[in-house]
Amino acid sequence: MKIDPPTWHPDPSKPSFKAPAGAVDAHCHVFGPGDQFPYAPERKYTPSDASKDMLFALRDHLDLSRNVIVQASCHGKDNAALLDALRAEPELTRGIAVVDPAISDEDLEELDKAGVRGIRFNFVRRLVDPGPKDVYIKMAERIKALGWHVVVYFEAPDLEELTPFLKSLPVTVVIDHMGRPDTAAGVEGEGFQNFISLMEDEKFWVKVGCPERLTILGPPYDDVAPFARALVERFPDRVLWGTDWPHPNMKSHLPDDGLLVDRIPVIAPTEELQKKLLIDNPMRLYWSR
Ligand code: 0GY
Repeated sequence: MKIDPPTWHPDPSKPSFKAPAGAVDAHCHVFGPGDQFPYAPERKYTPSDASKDMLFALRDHLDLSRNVIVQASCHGKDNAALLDALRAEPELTRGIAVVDPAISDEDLEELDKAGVRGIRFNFVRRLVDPGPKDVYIKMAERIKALGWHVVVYFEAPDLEELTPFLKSLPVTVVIDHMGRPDTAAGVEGEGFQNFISLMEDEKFWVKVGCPERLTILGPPYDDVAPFARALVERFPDRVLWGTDWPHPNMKSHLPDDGLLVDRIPVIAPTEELQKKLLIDNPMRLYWSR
């Protein structure tokens, strides 16, 4: 299979915005290296390797402190690369896994010991073939006992169909990339307003990063900032932020991670909001034990 060219910036800028000490990048990935941690046979893309060492070097370059590493679809349900990264920096990382519904209780315990705090359900069909919802619900019931949560990735047109399922999940639900709104329709558009209505239920959290995937205008992503800012101001205690490094499947441009950090004060304009977004919220969700 063809290997995608690198999707990360080779030389990200040093941000002008200084994140508060202890800031968490709550959405990033590791890829391989493929010779050590092979990509899943059922994957829909093959990324260039993006190792844990590269991720931790970026964390330091951006003056961030911690990472929540999310299992990406190219590694399927084999969490070996994720676990390797978590075990290398046990204090400074937590993980979100993707698991086989047949996983044993012992293997779930093993993930928990390594720092996994949730599982991801992906509904983006260019990335995965989503499974039956009753299986996801059973899985959510099992991980509830561990105090974990569910991370979901879907695109705005699927929100209506998914809403009853999302509401039925018996745990906290974190939504990736603001539910991928239609930027052209604007914050006041029906789709994003429906998303905000869903968020009124306190079991939902949302990641407000990823402008690079949602922008029409391109960097510095001024067209996406109002969506993130609306969520941060309305739900300040249930928002998370992340770089999304190494930006899988980005084709339009290579996002400058320094710029992504510099957008934080635009979407979270006060020190209090920044502290909630970057420290209090992710620490509560991921580092309470
Ligand atoms: C992201 C977004 C993407 C990829 C994945 O699991 C994945 O492969 O999440 C994407 O292509 O939109 O969160 O990194």
